[in-house]
Amino acid sequence: MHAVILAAGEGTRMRPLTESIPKPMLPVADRPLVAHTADAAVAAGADRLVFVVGYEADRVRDHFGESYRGVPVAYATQDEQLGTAHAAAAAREYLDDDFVVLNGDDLYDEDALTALFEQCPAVGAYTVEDPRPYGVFSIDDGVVTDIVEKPADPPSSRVNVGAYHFPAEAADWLTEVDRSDRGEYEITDVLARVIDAAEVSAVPVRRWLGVGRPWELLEANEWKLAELDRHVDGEVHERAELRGSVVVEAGATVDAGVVVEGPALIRSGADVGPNAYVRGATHIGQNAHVGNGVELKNTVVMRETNVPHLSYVGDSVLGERVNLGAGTQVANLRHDGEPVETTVKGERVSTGRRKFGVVAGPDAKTAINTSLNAGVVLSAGATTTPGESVLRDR
Ligand code: TTP
Repeated sequence: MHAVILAAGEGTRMRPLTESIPKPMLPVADRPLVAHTADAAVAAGADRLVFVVGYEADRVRDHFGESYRGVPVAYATQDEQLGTAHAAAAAREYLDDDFVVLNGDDLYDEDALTALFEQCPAVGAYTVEDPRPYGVFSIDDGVVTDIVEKPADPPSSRVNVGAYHFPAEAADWLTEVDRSDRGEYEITDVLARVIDAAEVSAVPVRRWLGVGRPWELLEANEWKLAELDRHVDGEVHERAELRGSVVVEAGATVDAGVVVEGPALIRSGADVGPNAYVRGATHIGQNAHVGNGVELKNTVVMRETNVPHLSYVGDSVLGERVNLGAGTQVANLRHDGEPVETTVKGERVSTGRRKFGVVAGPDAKTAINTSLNAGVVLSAGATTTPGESVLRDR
């Protein structure tokens, strides 16, 4: 079974993090986001992976090469992002049998994908409390009878998670859908045609996370860091303490006086300490530096980023090559207890999280004693002045 993985997206809702990395390549635990989808597809029995690439395509190609975990890999290019059906159609030349299509920015439990591969036609269905923002299925005795987008009055609580097993004839239908109201060629319109033609099974998905916005990158890391088994291949000082599920990759160092509470990952080339406190689900990327007197909690620190002295950073995402001046402090909680808001595509939106810190784009730099308010987004290359309180995006 061929698995088509849609990875051409730019990830505009993830900006500024996606200014230096395409969304599918953002780090989630010890691999890029899309590698989790690829791994799940391989575990489910995919005999070929076809990545549909576009934005920063070379980053995806360089990572997966011609073969991944023993499975041949092909690439199809989508030059313009005209929708998910348009993206899958780019892989048409590889589709001469029934096939699976997966969003490259969603995390699924592996059992769900295995079940999806075994049944055709089938879709993944995940149960949510409030289905109104999603594509919602009508389901009768395990068979999908309809899908409606963002309904005011949802027919069920089971929603589409971007995982489809289509029969061979649907490959031709990928190019036969009309543009939707939002101007895209939608794979859900292909699904609607399959639903009309055949009995489509609703495969229960136990766990799912769509990773579109910065706090979802934190949630993705919370999920996947918790699945890592403790192993220490780097250098850990005898007076450092690693508690719980902590991974220190070969080539990483942890200095004296450091306490790391798992789940946490310290990637190769990173160095931590002396005297740092790392807790929550924290990801410290390749060649990052976390120095003296720094506390990091539930944070993603991407590669080559520096948090050298006396800082607190909680529930935040620091992009690549960020530098925090000594004493930079991050707020991650509102005094009124309401969920923290942040900016997505120019709009203030609720993260739904009581605790959320900041998003720092690649190459952002704070000066000494900068205070960053909860929900602030620093754009790529942004700077602050010494002692500044940053209350608005920069
Ligand atoms: P989206 O999350 O809707 O799009 P995106 O990844 O570009 O992100 P944003 O909305 O923040 O800009 O896409 C769902 C999946 O489909 C994702 O894996 C990207 C992929 N995709 C394509 O490959 N080509 C396309 O034309 C579109 C619209 C999506």
